[in-house]
Amino acid sequence: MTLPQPATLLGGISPERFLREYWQKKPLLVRQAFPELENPLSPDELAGLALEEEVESRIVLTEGATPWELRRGPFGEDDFKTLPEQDWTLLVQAVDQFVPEVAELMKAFSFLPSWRLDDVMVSYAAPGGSVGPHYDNYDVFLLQSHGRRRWKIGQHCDDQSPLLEHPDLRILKDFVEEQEWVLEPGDVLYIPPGIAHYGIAEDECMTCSVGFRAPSHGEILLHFTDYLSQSLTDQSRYGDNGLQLPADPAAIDDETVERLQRIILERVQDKAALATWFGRHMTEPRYPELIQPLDISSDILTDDLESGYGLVRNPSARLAYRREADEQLVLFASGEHCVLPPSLLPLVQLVCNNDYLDSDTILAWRSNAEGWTLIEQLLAKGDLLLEGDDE
Ligand SMILES: [Mn+2]
Repeated sequence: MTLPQPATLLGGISPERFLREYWQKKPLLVRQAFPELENPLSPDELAGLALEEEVESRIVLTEGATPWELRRGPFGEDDFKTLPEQDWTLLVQAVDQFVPEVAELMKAFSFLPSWRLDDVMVSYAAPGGSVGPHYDNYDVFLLQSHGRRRWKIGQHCDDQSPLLEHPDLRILKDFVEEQEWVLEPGDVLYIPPGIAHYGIAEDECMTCSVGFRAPSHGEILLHFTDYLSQSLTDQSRYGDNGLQLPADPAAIDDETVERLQRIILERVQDKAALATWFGRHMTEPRYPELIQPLDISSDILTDDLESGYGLVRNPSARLAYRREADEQLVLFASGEHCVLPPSLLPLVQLVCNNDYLDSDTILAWRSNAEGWTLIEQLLAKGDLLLEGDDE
């Protein structure tokens, strides 16, 4: 399958205009965004994934034992045999980690920062199947990959929007329909965070949801300060040198609170530390257990490359980099970071932006000691894999 260029994917809108007018702002429907789409996996293959222990899956029945009944995977074969003819949906998270054809779809979105991309959830719905009207906190591109689904778009929502009483699902109590479309295979609907949407299967259908990562402010504060605190010693401590005789010994005065504010503001202003924490956080893999260390000697690696084997990016690995103002180069690889000489920028860009590197491209770095060490380290860590290696 040939992936669409951004202009096709966005229906003739340039990526610049899309970011200005639609991204995080309003929905965009694109008919035939993937004109050459081949459904990347069959309903049976999706159901097969839902049987696997390590795969996150769920089934939502419109009228099950309760309204909008949620069943969590992994499922057994019998679970599927007892499902009704209609009005249910199977949802499988992060299918891109297990099905290369699904991972391939994500490349069509490479005009967006790759570290913002999260995963591709694939859903299969029997006729009438739906997960109810809801909103998400993340941007999503809904790609119709099989059959037809009716999508209704509604109001702006936030955490004040009333929800149905439900132990597991966040279903909106009110849905104010503003637009409605029936998506056919190859059509894409972009939905920004906080916009109510309600999809109902017209007939048996499948949708691939390309979702994005966005940490909440709570997560940013919690995890950044946790990261910062790891480099602080017990000696760095609240102090009140110059303490004035208190008017009342039980009172916490403004000077005390300002001393605390100074500690916090001084610490969180460390921009380099913030960037490092963020790069690590955004490249944290969803399934770290799928990134296995590889023990390979430099000689065997060279031999394999010389026989024509290339390097493949582990589909579970996440890579990004940052250039500091002082020319320092930091590579982030699956939740870890390393500081590299700026001369390695071309190699870092190659590794971050390609899921396959042919042997010649890699062997060109054989004579660069630092570059070669980086390649070996990424292989040892499991972020890169040697082609033809089944692990
Ligand atoms: Mn949604």
